[in-house]
Amino acid sequence: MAHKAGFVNIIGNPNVGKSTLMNAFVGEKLSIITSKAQTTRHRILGIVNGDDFQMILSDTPGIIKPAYELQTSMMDFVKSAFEDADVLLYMVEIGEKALKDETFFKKIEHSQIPVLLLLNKIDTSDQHVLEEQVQHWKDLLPNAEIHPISALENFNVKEVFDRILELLPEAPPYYPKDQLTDKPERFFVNETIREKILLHYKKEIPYSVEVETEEFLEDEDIIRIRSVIMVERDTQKGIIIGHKGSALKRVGVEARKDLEKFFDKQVHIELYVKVNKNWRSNAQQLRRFGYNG
Ligand SMILES: Nc1nc2c(ncn2[C@@H]2O[C@H](COP(=O)(O)OP(=O)(O)OP(=O)(O)O)[C@@H](O)[C@H]2O)c(=O)[nH]1
Ligand SMILES: [Mg+2]
Repeated sequence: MAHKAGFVNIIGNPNVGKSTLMNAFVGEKLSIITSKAQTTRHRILGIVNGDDFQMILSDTPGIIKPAYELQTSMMDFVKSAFEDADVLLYMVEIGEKALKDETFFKKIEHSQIPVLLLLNKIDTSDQHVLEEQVQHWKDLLPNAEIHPISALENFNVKEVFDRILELLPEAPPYYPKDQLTDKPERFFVNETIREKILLHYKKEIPYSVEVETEEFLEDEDIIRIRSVIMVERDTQKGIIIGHKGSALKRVGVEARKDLEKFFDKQVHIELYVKVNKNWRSNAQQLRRFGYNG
């Protein structure tokens, strides 16, 4: 049988469950997940390999109207996901009516490649609402195939996976067959720390934070990590650290536990907090953190 391979790019509004689905497909926690919008900031590849196929999934940031440079570059990742897709997964959640950005919506409407509309979080809905929503999307996007799913409860996920496999073009693998992602180890360290910050800090704080791992030293039985948490303003530094360092300590402890699972090894983390004034609007800083800038 001929080998199939292709890019399967997940796009949609913030918080609809894109990262949850990608992790479910890959079977690893490649993307961080929180109940806050704009959790994902990068385009992250998750590669699923079989003997006769390679499915290259892309998780992308939720679509928003950019208010500062960082968000502009997040939307550049979304644009790039339109450009190389062999199959487009447009994810919406129960109750949602349309994509917040007209331009992106038009691209989906007029897509020349197959679009699967994944209606997610159906575990939160009843049959009547579900039928209504399916009809709504059928009217809005007649060219899309509609699949109700629950990424969280793994409902219909396998069926969607099999359908994507059918749609993949014949092609040789793009990546080595033992490769799981395009991102280096340090990226997952940064993201895990950022997830804990999204979980434990309020308002603007998580959106003002970037994490940079300065040291990643792997020995036979331990990984030693030193990471810097970057904030935009002096006042935010104190909030991150907390009373006698308690808040920062919690971030470190929780990140360490997750990373020990991820790397299957003992992990030691040292965390620092630094002020990097207005990094979100600074092209040079953004490039340094892996955004297009
Ligand atoms: N009830 C329910 N919750 C879900 C489902 N899928 C995801 N969630 C929850 O929805 C929230 C957002 O999930 P994410 O996977 O981070 O969503 P996202 O689309 O990647 O979000 P951004 O990266 O911010 O754009 C989390 O709290 C998930 O646990 C689902 O099928 N059912
Ligand atoms: Mg996400």
